Amino acid sequence: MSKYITTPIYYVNGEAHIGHAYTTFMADTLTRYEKLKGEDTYFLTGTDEHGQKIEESAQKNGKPTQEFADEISATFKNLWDEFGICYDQFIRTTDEDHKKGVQKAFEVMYAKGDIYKDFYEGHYCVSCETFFPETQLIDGEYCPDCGRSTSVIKEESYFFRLSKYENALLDHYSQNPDFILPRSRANEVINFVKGGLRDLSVTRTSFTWGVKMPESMHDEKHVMYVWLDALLNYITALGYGKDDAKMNYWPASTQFVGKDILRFHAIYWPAFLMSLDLPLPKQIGAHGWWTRDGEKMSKSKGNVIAPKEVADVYGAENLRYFMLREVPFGQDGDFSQRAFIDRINSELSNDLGNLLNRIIGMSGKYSEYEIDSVDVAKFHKKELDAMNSVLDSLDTYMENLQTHRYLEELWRVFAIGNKAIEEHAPWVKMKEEKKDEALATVALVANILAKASIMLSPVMPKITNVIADALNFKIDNSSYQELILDKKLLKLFNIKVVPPLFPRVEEPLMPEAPKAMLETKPKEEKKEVKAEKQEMDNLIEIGQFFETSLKVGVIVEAEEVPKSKKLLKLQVDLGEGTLRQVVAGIREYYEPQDLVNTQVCVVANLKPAKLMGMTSEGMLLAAKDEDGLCLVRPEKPKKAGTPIG
Ligand code: ME8
Repeated sequence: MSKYITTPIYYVNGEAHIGHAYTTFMADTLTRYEKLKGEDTYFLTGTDEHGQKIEESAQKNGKPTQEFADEISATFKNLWDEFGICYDQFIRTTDEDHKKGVQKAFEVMYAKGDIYKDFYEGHYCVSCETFFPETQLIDGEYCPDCGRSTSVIKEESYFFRLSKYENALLDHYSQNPDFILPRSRANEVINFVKGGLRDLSVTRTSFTWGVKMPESMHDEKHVMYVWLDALLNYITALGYGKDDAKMNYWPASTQFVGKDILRFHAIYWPAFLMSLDLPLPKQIGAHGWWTRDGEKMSKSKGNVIAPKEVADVYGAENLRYFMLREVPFGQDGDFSQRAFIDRINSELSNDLGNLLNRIIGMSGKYSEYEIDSVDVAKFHKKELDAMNSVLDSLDTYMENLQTHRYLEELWRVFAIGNKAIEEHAPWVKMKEEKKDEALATVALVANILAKASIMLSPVMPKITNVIADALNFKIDNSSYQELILDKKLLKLFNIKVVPPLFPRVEEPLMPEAPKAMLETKPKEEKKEVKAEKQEMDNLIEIGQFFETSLKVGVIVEAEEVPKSKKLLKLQVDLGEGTLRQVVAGIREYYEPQDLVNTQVCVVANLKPAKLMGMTSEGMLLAAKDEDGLCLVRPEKPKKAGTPIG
């Protein structure tokens, strides 16, 4: 069965923000997930370009409407391309084929007797492109949805017999309890329909920026109501009204919408489809709003965060991960920089990134990077069973669009890997000459990472490919079949050394962080002032500073020093061809195997010193406070030997 997945088409009255990005990320992730499972998918997104709102925005910007629409539509398309969104089609409602499809649908509905001509007098909100009955207005004037002032419009209009479909809609909701997800949202829709549906005005004469009436109607005064025009994009994209070339994808499997436009998609849209004798979409997935300080983020409120700005600083895939992990689908979520950074550091950098670094380090040391799954089942049956049961549970979460639960569960396999390392301590097994056991643990973790990467790939497609490449396999339907469904293990291979993939975001926050994301941190200010004053008393010339040669180093080997509780002996690559031996007093804070393949900052021009009889040819930069010591590392991986200064 094929899967057709859609986003709403975005209005071209302003550029994309985080809310639009979220809808698009959800649709992209679900499409990639279905592809992974071997489904034939079609993913549609695009822009909604007609209506009074767009006409007015273009006027405000002093541009012809089409030119304005072209420009903004291109910003959406470019953004999705930059984010690697795997859409199959980007539709624009100003496309000729779309307009023809809309006219065709109008003719079919008219021929069926579902459209008739009358007069309409009502309160119209331009921003929402919707009429509201007087009873719904706030203070008799303001729009109940957006709070803006409405205006009274009396005009000749064609009406769609929405009232006729009231019972059919209610039947559909009750027979298809998963038609609206999350289910909690369905009640709002059902109550609205039960409250009685009025016929819907589907044309306008008060402006011209819209799809014209079909010629057969001989009524040039009217243009189509923007919501009729817009909703039909989901089928005109498949060739409706032209050649039906891709109508085999209809009905859509999942149509993503924000909760603000659920009513249009769960009431009007199914009624239009019934009128056209087409099946209804299987599922309307309605998500909540991204808010800023509790207020909906929107172009008109001007409180938006631009997805590109965030992605440029923190990485596009980190942004995807955060948004899909942070908020239960359907609920509102506040976009907080603090929460974002915490998730990068603790979940991506610590749980996932460190696990990969650890097995690269251990396999390098114990088996020249060779990973063999041959003994995994013998020594790690418990872990394999636990991992398989987590992996088996994931499908339900994705099918219910609960990406936060999907990711939360997926993360349990990293915990299984980390725990196995602690419990089985391969470095101890190596000392006890139980190499097969040590290597089985390393291979277990490699398999955990491989399988988790497959399941994480719909959310983080690029970075999981890098992990898969390091583990010598490809993420696709056949590896999904083998490693996930058939529960096979990786074949014998050599792991590739890759630099740390998820650098931590260190405090203080990056200065180039999008302004809208910055939060004030009054508490720490005092401390900084004090520290600054102390340093003023102890100033040096810049030349004195440059007498110290600081370089980025990569720790290639790390081992304990017999009889020393404090020292570790390290071999560090400073890009000089040969390795430097550095003896560092960091034993209390780091396990040697955790250091291998990590980057450090090294004082490179110190005179060699002897520590416990061993030569030390450098010093590592570290910071120590009452919470202990940590090494100072480059924020992003750099080549060994890169000068610091
Ligand atoms: O409604 N949080 O377009 P649109 C989360 N053209 N999602 C948000 C959001 C927020 N703060 N703001 C917007 C339209 N969105 C119509 C759709 S479809 C036939 C026509 C998301 O540009 C949400 O999915 O105003 C919303 O429904 C969508 O962007 C489109 O917003």
